[in-house]
Amino acid sequence: MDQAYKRLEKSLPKGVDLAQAREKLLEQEIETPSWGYADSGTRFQVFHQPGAARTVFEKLDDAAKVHEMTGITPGVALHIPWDKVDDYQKVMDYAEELNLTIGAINPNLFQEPEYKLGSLCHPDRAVRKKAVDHVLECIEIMNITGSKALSLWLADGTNYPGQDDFRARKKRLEETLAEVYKALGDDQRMLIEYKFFEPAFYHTDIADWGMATLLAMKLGPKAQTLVDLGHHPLGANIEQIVAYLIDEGKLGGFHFNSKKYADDDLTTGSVNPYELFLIYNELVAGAEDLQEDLNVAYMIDQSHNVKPKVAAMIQSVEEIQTAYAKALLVDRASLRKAQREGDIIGAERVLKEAYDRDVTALLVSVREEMGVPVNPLEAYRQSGYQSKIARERG
Ligand code: AFD
Ligand code: MN
Ligand code: MN
Repeated sequence: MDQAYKRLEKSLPKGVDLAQAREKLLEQEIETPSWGYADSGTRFQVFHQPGAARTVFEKLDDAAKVHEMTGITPGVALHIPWDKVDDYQKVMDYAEELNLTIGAINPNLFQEPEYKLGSLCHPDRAVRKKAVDHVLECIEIMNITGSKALSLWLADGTNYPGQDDFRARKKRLEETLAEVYKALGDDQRMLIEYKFFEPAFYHTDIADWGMATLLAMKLGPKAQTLVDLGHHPLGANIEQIVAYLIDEGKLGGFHFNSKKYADDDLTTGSVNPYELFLIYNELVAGAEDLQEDLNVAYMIDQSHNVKPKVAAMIQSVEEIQTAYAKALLVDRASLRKAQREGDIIGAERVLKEAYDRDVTALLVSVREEMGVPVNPLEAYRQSGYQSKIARERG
């Protein structure tokens, strides 16, 4: 271990185990989204980026580059039909060649013309059936690719008061989700994502963590809640929601990104890195207290509308890895003591010290063990990959 690592180890409070933190970081895995490598934009404009991936194979190439640079992103989430192919075995074989695996499957219940007034909540039974059939098709794909997670986001909602009946939509949703739930294999699960608003502007059928979790509880153990960091009202305490879901065994996974105002899908940690750390603090505390692996699907979900996509994805991975490293080094015993004694400033200071700690030496040590660059983003920017894909893909 080099000098910097030894200095970090000596600087830690008694009882904080650097070697154990290192082990956890060596096990960390984050899934990247296929759609994060393709062109994206807002409802006002999509600014095409030279080199943006156009096919699922190019998306896998880009995901492989992120994994080559970071060592912790072997899984790639797919979005159907954007990544639909005739033969998924070809996609799996290509992924395997690149040391990648196919991760969560994301149905698309928001782009077909019939879905204008909703999909699984739609007033017309025929449209609900179309939506159910699409999700069942996605479970079929999971059975082929070996994916364990169905990552389900509904754009369903209404734009005007009176447009539809809240309770009728809730009943339709419970029925259609129950139909889909039955098709899940024993080792598969449905992650129900909630979102405060958008694209619907008056109400969204699964608008918050409570609605998603109520649905998941009614469905059963293979249904859990998916927390997308950009899907909350401003000021929501996301780390409290995470702690609550951990305690209920209903935290299925994350869609990591960053926001300033809404579902901005910005690079994770780019606006509020302290919130990301506080979320990880709950994950580390929860796993320690419950003495179990929380079995959380850690997934990135962001669209880099103006940044080069692969570099922005590496930035997100580094931010998530750093937040986890800092949370692993929280002096938990002193935190618990300060909490017991009502020492507010003492408790706060334990967290701030961990957040402010420079964990570079730990991350370097982990990356050297993995055989990846000690500075993934810098290595990527020097690699020439960006100009290569811009040249090849035009
Ligand atoms: C959009 C939605 C939601 C979903 C993602 C991928 O808001 O986050 O998970 O697209 O479908 O960001
Ligand atoms: Mn999402
Ligand atoms: Mn979103």
